[in-house]
Amino acid sequence: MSDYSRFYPLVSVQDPELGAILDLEVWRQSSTLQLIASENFASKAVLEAAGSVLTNKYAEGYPRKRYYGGNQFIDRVEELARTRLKELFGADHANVQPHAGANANAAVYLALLKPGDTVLAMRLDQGGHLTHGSPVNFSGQLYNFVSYGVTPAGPEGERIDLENLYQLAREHRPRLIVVGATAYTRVIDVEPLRRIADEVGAYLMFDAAHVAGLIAAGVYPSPVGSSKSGKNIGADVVTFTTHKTMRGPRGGAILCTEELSASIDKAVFPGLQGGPLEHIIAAKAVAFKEASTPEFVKYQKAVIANAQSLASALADQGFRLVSGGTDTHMIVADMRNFDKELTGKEAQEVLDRAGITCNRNQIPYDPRSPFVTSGLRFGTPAETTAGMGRAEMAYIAELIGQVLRNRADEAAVSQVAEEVTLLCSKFPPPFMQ
Ligand code: DSN
Repeated sequence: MSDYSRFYPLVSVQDPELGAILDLEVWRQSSTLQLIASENFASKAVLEAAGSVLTNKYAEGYPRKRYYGGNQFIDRVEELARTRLKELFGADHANVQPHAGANANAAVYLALLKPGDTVLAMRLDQGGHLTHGSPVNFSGQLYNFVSYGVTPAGPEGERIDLENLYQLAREHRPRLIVVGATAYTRVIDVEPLRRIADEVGAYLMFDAAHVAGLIAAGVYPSPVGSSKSGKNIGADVVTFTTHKTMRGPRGGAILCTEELSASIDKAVFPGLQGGPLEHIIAAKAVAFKEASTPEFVKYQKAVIANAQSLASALADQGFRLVSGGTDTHMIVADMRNFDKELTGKEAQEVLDRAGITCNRNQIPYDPRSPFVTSGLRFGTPAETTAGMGRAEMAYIAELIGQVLRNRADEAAVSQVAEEVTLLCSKFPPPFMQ
């Protein structure tokens, strides 16, 4: 392994125990394939801002309304981040303080709901998120979630079942409808959802955690609504994380209509969080600037093209793809056609040994538990950032097929691991460049 202490010279000297662990993670990120759909490689500028002195400052409150002194420069940082974010998405209002996507969603619920209120959201096993009403999450414990799902498998199947969603909305009269998913590979059109929300008198929230970068680049239709001029034709609130396709620091953000701006801000602080992470907000500002460039549009187009190449090459290897393919950065593959004994858990573990990092995922109507699963989820944001293209995606699918077919043969797994190391050495992540 190389000496990576140049990335953190002081830690390496002052805390060699931690330095050695950081070395291993730098090695892992740069020499194995990162195919987790919710991960990416942030730029060096993002990393620099995230590691800045702003971590030293308490700034409870919002720009010009702080509870601590000495925030004259911090205010400028947060103002820059929220102005850039509003402009990037054409939103009425932005809040850049949520520490994570889960916090952003929690703040929206706090702003719009009372405990016990009914919310309509996507089933976790069909693509939804823990914060969309899972019984083990605060959302499922505090609110009355009713779940919609996807249509059965088949041509044009495994898409959001709009008819069922509409029936459930009429029957349960939710106060909030949540759309957006964590394992759904197709575009979600906000227009019919807005109509349903209006008909039943519900707020509409779009959880764009996964697709925010695609939306910012204009390669996925924007769900962002506005109450500034006439009728709102988008979502009332859009939440997202800044570290997935957005390629910024780990964190969350909220966009909302002018009408909801005061209640959303109040829910984030003082409702849910204390002092904002201003070093991370600075890094978000850097990412929002990067996301407004033509290079970012080119990058997001490549992310989708790569996902489509990987999808079709995985299908050639004998995997059934949930919904038949992808419109986005993500693929969900069903292991059972490839090998009916193979579970998502085993596949993930074998691929890990070969240096191919992905995560197991339930597929719609999965007979296996969320811990075992029948599927794997793959994404292309990180390796596209590293510079890989369609040819590499086809090669990666071959390696995946090869290692899973020969999973009982440790020599075959090691052979693939060597090929992965060689491939990764040609496409170093930005922090190595
Ligand atoms: N956002 C989830 C993911 O997609 O990986 C984790 O919460």
